[in-house]
Amino acid sequence: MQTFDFLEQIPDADPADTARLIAELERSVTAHGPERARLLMMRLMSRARDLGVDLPTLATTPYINTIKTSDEPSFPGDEAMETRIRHIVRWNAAAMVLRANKEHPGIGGHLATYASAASLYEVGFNHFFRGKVGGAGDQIFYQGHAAPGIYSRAFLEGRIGEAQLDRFRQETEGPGGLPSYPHPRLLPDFWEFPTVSMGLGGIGSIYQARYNRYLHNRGLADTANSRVWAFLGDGEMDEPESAGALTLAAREGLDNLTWVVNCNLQRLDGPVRGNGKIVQELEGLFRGAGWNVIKVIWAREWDPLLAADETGDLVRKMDSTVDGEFQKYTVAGGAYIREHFFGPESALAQLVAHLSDEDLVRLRRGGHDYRKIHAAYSAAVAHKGAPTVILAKTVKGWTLGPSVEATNPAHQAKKLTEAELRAFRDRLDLPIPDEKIPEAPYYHPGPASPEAKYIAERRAALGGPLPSRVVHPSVWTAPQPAVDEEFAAGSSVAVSTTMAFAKLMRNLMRDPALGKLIVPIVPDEARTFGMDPLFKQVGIYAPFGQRYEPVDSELLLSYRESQSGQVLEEGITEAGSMASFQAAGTAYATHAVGTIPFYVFYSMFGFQRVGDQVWQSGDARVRGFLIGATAGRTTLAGEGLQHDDGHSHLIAHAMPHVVAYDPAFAYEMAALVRRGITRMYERGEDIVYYVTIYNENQVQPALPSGASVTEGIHRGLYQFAAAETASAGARVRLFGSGAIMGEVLKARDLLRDRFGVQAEIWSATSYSELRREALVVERWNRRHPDTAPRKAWLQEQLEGDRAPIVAASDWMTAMPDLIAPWIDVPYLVLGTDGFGLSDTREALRAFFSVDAAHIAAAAMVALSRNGDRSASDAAAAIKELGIDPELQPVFVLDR
Ligand SMILES: Cc1ncc(C[n+]2csc(CCOP(=O)(O)OP(=O)(O)O)c2C)c(N)n1
Ligand SMILES: [Mg+2]
Repeated sequence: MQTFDFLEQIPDADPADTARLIAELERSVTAHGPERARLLMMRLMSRARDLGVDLPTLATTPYINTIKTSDEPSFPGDEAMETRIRHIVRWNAAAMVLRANKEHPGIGGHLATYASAASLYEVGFNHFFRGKVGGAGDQIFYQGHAAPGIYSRAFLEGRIGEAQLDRFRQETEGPGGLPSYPHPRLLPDFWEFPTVSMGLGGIGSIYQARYNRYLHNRGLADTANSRVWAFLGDGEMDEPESAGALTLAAREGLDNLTWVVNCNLQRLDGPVRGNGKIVQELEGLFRGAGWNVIKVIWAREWDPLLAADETGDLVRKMDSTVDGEFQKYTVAGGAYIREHFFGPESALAQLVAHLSDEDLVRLRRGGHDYRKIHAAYSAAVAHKGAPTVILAKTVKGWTLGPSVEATNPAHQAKKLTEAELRAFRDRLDLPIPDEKIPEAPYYHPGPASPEAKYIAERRAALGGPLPSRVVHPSVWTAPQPAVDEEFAAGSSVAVSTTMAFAKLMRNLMRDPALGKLIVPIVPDEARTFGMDPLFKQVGIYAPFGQRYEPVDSELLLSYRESQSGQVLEEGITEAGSMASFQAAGTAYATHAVGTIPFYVFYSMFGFQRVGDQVWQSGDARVRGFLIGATAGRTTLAGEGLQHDDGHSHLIAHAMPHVVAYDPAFAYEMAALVRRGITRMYERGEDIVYYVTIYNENQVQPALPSGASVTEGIHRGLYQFAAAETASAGARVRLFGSGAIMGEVLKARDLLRDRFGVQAEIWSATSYSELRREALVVERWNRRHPDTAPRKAWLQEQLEGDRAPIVAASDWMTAMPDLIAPWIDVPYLVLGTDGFGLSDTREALRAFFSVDAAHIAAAAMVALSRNGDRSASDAAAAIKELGIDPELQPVFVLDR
């Protein structure tokens, strides 16, 4: 319970007047009880608002519709027609799931989600959602499990045929399959936003609305008429990503954003809040976050009852009934409702005395009432200054009959018996003959039918069909040479790849054609990466500009916020940053403007933190750069277990759309960024580049000449330096990458000076890409055993040489191991398995066995395995290099 002790600290200019008013209130409570006092207080608050008194918002309001019946606009459509259309869409949405499961038992699909949400979507499609003719239109995030309903509408619109409906969840045959959920990767001219991983659609929609404003404020696209709609489940609201960015939406005044939370009171296992009230809980959450909240709880049948409720008993009963009970009322029948909901208080029983039990069952929830939904959407789009959420109360599985409707297993229902299907057909009043029922046939009234014409006209008036994803060809100008030529020249002073990257960013943003399209995204870490000069150079995006004089205004590089600012300084939210990355990286499709996001983050807080969003970005066909800074398990000195990243490349390798690199040198990094831009923005490849950068300084070498270098950087491996002398002495090949390349180069010196061994140096920029290509080649060879085998880049580079190989990196040994199957000489890998520790770089590298001494020692062992040196030579070298062979790393877990 909130306390009001703080009031004592606020001076009261007229205590006598205050006391008089309080006495008045006390008198009311004594005379009429607390309920009346509550009403009185709310009346006073309402009047005070009218008088311009700024009062805090009530966290929750009574359990009734926010919009008064008398304030509802008249419904602009033909309600009877729209009801028929909705019936057809409902039928086919169910039919496609039933048929798929009949054909392939267990293939899955969902009936109940769309069944509860049909009216919510249909009002949108017929009256609100703007298509893409003449502009970007609206961006709609459909609830993933409602996908059958969205396909079904496209069927009625003639966009999808029966054969394609029959390919629901049967995609491997090739084009024409319908993905289970909204997957743009698999249906790229239909779906736009992947939503089915709960919560990601929610946060994605907020950052989409914000990015629409960003594009507009920066003059890159006219998004004034675009609205972002997001449909979420009430269970889905439990996800941190659903609720985590609500305040951003309010803070930035995103009145171009409307959420519809389908409050069917159920999730997968049972009620969302059996003992509570999800609508009320969400109302408090959204209001507290600064949103406009519209509750759509009761359908029109309740209007006369509420109007007749003179005592307030009905509202009190609505307020005090928990969701578990409401769910029960849906399944238990009219007599039960009369006895338990209306029965206990005689005034309530009187209120419905004129209604039969059947009438009581037909008292619908608001989310099934076209007019109430239309009124809510109208109010939402008219609301200024804040986003709106519509909390629509529905029944899960509505119209599907008693075996599904509001039952606890409703979510997983994917079958109906013939009798149930007949009853469903009768309920929907569709002319499907009994004998056809067993096959659950599709029903289409024909392209010339009034229904088909009506929806075609409605969509034409609203700007064309949805969902629809369109990629416009872009006008392309490559970055000028001035952007990156300096990196090929190398450096005279020691700089890190991170410093080089920060410089590259500044150069890119100055590029006359490309500069404005670059979108730097940072979660409060720009200073760490040396990117803070961008604050001044291009400004931080702030929708309302800078309303204060920054503390560092006297300095050359001050903190500059601006409405046209280019940097998305996200604050400490990796999830929010990833959502921005997606909005920016899909703008080539959503808004026909190919913005190029560079999301720069602490590599440890990348893939493992927001891995599901990275996966989602693949589905969304995002194009952009993920830059993992402060990378490596040992290079980031002193930070320890939760900071030292030795595995993000392994996670990146699991993401099919992520092309991952671990460059050692600035020229590699710059070449990768240029090639990445070409691939994504000129050639239109739907991929994401992941590039790790380090904070260890080194004198940067110049780009060696040769085609195998310029090509090898991108393929994943090239020879950086040949053996120093071509004498007949023993020779090894050392693979290095990232910051560990420095140790590899030192190991070369050790090997030469102490053991008379020569070493070739190879830069392994991407084990991941090497493996992927080798797998493609291997698959071809496996299928063509009688043809001369093809060779992968990796094999071409290494073949014909028996010198053993040692590979070292700041990543787990599993990284170099990715290419082991294609190496036929002794191949020893050194890596940083286990938890990170805090210590100096030197100590950490010795500990993980990736320093120069361990690399040299491993090289001697590799030579001994090849017969180029004896085993005792190798043992002696280990000793000479000061390595204790018995030392157990402390991280090794006792298994
Ligand atoms: C991240 C994630 N966790 C779990 C699931 C599995 N799942 C799919 S639907 C669902 C229940 C959804 O309930 P609700 O959000 O209320 O949607 P409704 O179908 O009731 O509208 C669950 C748990 C998922 N898709 N994503
Ligand atoms: Mg639900």
